[in-house]
Amino acid sequence: MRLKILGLLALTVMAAALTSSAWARTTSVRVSDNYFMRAQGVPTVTVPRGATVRWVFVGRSAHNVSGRGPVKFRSDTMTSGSYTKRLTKRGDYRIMCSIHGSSDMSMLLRVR
Ligand SMILES: [Cu+2]
Repeated sequence: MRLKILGLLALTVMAAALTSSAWARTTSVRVSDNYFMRAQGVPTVTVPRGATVRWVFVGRSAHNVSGRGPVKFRSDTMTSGSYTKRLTKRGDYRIMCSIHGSSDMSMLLRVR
């Protein structure tokens, strides 16, 4: 009986987490060799304030996420896994990989 109630409670919590806006407002960005999102150009990603961006490392080479804007942030240098950052300040953020440089590997992140 007690286990059943605990199970039900766990399911309710999971359902709440899945439907919460924080969950829905996560944007994924691919980090590959040597680009963010796509091989050509400098992509722009726009997200609402409070959103979470998840950079997913899918390339073979090591990269990082270095962000400059209203807030500075920087991931570890990685070859797999992901780095997440919640953006609570509006503005434009220039994102680059410090290994490959802004001319080769950058993107613009707009937080509105
Ligand atoms: Cu890189």
